[in-house]
Amino acid sequence: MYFTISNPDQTRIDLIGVRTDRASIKTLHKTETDAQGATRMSTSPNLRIEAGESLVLAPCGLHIMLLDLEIPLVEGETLPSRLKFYGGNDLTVHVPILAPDATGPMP
Ligand SMILES: [Cu+2]
Repeated sequence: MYFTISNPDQTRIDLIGVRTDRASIKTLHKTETDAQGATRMSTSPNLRIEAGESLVLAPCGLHIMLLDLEIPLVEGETLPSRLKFYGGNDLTVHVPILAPDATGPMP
């Protein structure tokens, strides 16, 4: 799952989890390429957005990984997802479901 989170506040915020009823496992992932050129993903306990900054989740970088899908994702639908932030300010977003080879949201 990819998106951009902007933090217009004076204090940093931490994304600590994501909830969706479609998949039983959701993890915050970071894709890294090592000196040998091998790419792998590591799990991150939270994603921090500093005050006034934006955090971009994009291919080859940060992303939210859905594992163990209970209901298949259908292109063109949206996936309601609850973003959980440290401190309790949760946010529901409706993430468009794109084809696996899509490069970004449809215009
Ligand atoms: Cu991943």
